[in-house]
Amino acid sequence: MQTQVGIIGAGPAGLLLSQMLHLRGIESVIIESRSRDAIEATIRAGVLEQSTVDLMVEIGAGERLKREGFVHHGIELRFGGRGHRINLHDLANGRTITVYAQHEVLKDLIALRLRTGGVIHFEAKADAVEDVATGAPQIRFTTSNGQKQLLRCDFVAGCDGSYGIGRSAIPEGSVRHDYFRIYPFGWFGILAKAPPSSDELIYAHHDRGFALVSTRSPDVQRMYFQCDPNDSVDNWPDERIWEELQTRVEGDKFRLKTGPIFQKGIIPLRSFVCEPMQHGRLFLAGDAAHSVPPTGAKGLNLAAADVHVLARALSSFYATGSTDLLADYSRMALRRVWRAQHFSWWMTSMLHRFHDAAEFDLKRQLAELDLVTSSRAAATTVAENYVGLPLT
Ligand code: RFL
Ligand code: PHB
Repeated sequence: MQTQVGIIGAGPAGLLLSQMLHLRGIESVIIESRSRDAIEATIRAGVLEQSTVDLMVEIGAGERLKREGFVHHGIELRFGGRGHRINLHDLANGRTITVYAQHEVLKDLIALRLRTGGVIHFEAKADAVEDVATGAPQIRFTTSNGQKQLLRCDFVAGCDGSYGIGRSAIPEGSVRHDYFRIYPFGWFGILAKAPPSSDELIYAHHDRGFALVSTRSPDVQRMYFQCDPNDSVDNWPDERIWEELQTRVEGDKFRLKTGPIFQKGIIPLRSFVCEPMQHGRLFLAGDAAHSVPPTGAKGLNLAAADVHVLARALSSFYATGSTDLLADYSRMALRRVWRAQHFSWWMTSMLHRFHDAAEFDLKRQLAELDLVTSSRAAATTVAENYVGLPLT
């Protein structure tokens, strides 16, 4: 089997890249370990930056997103028993965010890719990436019926997420350096059949810990609360979850609208960056190269920004033979990655309860929240970062 760009992973990074390459006349093949059904049913992100929406529209995947996504002009920061609005639209030059679930993005991208002749091998697990330092790298993979296969390509894109194998083809120590931060808490996430409690997302700081009120549709709501990462969902019957969430968003007579909870899960929070994001003819994009705590809603958006840079570099190579943009990929991508790392860490630090925090730290957090909700300059910093930097 042979192609121009071999892509590992049919997540947002791999699918967006494949479609962008297709539009530039470059052929690719995607190797994906999970089934299409499993991918389309996995609940993850919800917030798309303006640039991600624009990119989806530009590549022809924006029709349903434009129709069914919810454009939000602001967010609420809630602390000390009161809500404070950050007007994203006003503070960030008319830019907004759109709430549209990641699995809906994936459904749209998979359908589009298949309709436009794309090749996606589902239930095919990449085992190794080889010869990346030569002009002819290859991906070894195993198909769903256990057959061993080889995909020869000009370039490999490792879009295989946090637990992928692409990264391991960059020698650790001599070439690759990994930067980590593990947070001492996780997020308990739920999906509930209920009407929206608020027109905009609520990020709440409370003595008992952080909570987030998000949405998916007029009938389905997404909420999270800070928890022990080693806790079990079995310890949390519906009533206990609603009580905890309600406590953390209390004040101003605000009441959550409740309903049956049909999905519960706990995710750990971490920050991670792998540098460089390339080696020879291997390029990493998205969670394969970095992850951020979800507080800044940046992960999927960073994946989209990476492949935007990568697609342009690959198309420059195929059009002119120049490797200049390819050589600069990691540097270009990492600038945005570290900005998003900083913002995600900052939002996380400002809004969560740290178990070793002294009374002083709590007071300092509240002063910081006061600053970002009362100073236009500070609020602008939140808004500009939240809606996302323009694609470069
Ligand atoms: P993905 O989505 O993990 O896709 C990687 C794909 O690679 C496949 N794979 C392999 N395939 C073949 N062979 C192998 N050896 C393979 N190993 C792995 C996997 O099956 C998978 O299909 O990575 P990608 O494309 O880089 O996309 C990243 C995003 O998924 C992620 O950053 C976001 O979900 C993060 N995130 C959010 N991002 C936002 O921009 N806005 C948000 O509001 C937001 N909220 C969230 C989030 C992530 C969350 N969780 C669950 C971690 C909320 C949550 C709760
Ligand atoms: C979500 O709706 O899943 C969501 C929203 C905002 C975040 C993270 C996740 O910061």
